[in-house]
Amino acid sequence: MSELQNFRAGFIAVVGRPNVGKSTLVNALVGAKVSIVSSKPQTTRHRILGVRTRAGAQFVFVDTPGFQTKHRNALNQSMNRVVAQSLADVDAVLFLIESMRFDAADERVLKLLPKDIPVILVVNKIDQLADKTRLLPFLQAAAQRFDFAEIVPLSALDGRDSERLLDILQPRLPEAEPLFEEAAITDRSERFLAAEILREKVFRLTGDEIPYGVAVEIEQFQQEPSGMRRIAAVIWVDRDAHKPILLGKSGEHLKRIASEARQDMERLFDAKVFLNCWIKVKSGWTDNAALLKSLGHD
Ligand SMILES: Nc1nc2c(ncn2[C@@H]2O[C@H](COP(=O)(O)OP(=O)(O)OP(=O)(O)O)[C@@H](O)[C@H]2O)c(=O)[nH]1
Ligand SMILES: [Mg+2]
Repeated sequence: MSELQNFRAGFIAVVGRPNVGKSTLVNALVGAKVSIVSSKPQTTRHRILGVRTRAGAQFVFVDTPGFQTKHRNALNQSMNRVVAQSLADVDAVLFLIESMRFDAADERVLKLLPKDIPVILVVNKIDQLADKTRLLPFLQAAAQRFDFAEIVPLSALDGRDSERLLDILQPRLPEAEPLFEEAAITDRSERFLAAEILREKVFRLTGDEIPYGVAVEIEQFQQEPSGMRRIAAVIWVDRDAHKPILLGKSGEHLKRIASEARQDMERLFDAKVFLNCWIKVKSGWTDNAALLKSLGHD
């Protein structure tokens, strides 16, 4: 009997408002860091596939930007389009919310959910809930809002929970041959991942105001015969005033950002990395369709 008989494979969109833990969960489900994570909302800006293959099944998770309607600019509109497009043509959906919270922003995502495929409500961050007795009434109320296939409370930070979620998902995938090779973890190139890692460090190491106006562009990505990756990156900022903040005193802050990014890249690429970073100002880039396109946004 062929090993591929009864094999299941499919796409699963992961959607929710900003900061609910979508990328954290995708990384846990994949078992590797394919998507960047920070405590600031609107960290993810692109559609990123995370692939996990195990006995009998291949799961292709579609991480998406947090859906939001607060600020209207070209970048946010592009991000919301990614969410809507990602919901077409998938086999199942994970709709993430945070435990004990279902607000207007969650409601807007709920309105986008397809009715013809299984939608699993994932109630994340239950580790933050001190009084667990409050959970059941919350889940019961949530169940009334949509015809969910399952409701799964969990913590994306707990590895056992993500394995349990895979068990729940597997029978809901269609029978199909694998879509990616067994060792694949993402569809994204090292060049793209390098830009994302650098952007994550900017998000994590700077205050609230800067990250939204920051984009990273990789100008050079070369692999030398030794395996070393030689990378030159530009960090675009939206305003002149942001440049000295990112640089820090005698460039110390930028050095720290670059050094942490380099270490993460070396881990992910399993190779030495030489990283050079510059900061450049381009005011209004978040509303500049041409520049957005050059940074990989549709
Ligand atoms: N305590 C706790 N924190 C979590 C959990 N899952 C995610 N987080 C934290 O929540 C924050 C947001 O996580 P992300 O994975 O970046 O969230 P996201 O939904 O991808 O956010 P956007 O891409 O901005 O929409 C980070 O600080 C995570 O460490 C969880 O289960 N428990
Ligand atoms: Mg994210």
